[in-house]
Amino acid sequence: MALSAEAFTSADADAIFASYNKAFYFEEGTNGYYRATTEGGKTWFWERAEQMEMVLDVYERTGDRACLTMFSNLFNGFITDHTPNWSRNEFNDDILWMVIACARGFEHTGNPAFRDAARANFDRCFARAWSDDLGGGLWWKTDNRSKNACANGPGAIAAYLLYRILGDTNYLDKSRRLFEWQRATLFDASTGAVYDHIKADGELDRRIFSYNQGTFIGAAHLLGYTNEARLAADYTMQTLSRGGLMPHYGERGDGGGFNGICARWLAKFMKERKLENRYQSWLQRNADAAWSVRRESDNLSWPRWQSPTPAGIRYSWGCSSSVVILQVCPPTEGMGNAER
Ligand code: 7K2
Repeated sequence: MALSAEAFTSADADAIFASYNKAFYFEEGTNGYYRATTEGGKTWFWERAEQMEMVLDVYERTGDRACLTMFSNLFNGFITDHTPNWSRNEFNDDILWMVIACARGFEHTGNPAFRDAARANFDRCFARAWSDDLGGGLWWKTDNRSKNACANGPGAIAAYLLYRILGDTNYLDKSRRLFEWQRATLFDASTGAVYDHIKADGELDRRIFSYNQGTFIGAAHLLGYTNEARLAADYTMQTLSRGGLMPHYGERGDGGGFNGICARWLAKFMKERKLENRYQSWLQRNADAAWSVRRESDNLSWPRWQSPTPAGIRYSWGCSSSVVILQVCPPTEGMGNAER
């Protein structure tokens, strides 16, 4: 690695979130929003959902209830802009990311508005997106031209979380069907790679993105397919990464937040299955790099962890991966840095 990274601490994890909010968060009454860039605007649908997940990642690390107020305000802002029925959005994946955010929000607050929004929008999305073509699975968009990992991985997670909060085994069944379809169709069990999508004519698009690895790992872990989760996590660490770092996606497009999503589910799998020996030093290497490339002026850190964050306009979605990985990865403090 070109830069020598410093080991981040939990104080740094606090600081990067506070700095991110200073740069991007604003409220109008009880509506909360993230600006799209340091200059203004608002983030779009699924990025908003994922920024709400980021706030919950902070809550899960700190227990700071101010995060729950922020989450609630971001939910209010989202509903103000997108109404309670999200079907106008043609992207099924977008809806499912927001279902995940709301289901997680309900688990931490018990606020029935989050649960009801998650359930109603999942149900509408599943009804329009599932089909038996290609053996099952969800279409990515309402034009029904491809079935993508970014809809089916989040769909399996969303259904599992609904099962957990509602106790309704119909959702568990849907979660399993989605995961098993994805495993059979988009997963290469000989390598652990998760391919991006399959087109309606059956042609596979073999691009491999870290966020698809992440949600596949998350769904596999929740459902108890630990062998598949491990294969996909190993692939992410050993083959998808370069020089030990997760892929260097551009900060302006969808890719800016991919590594945060990847880190979230991989870290959850690692912690809940006690696989620290296998993954933790690699995750820490990424988190240390993310912290080390921040710019001193405002602590913003872009998603290209091999080089310093430049001066000038920054994108909140692109800066979210660094915030997330510092929340979900345990810091090395107290572990003896020399041993890493
Ligand atoms: O092709 C899909 C997906 O399979 C692929 O992984 C990514 C790579 O690109 C698109 S997904 C991008 C869209 C997601 N939903 C809403 C849109 O706002 C967004 O462009 O980047």
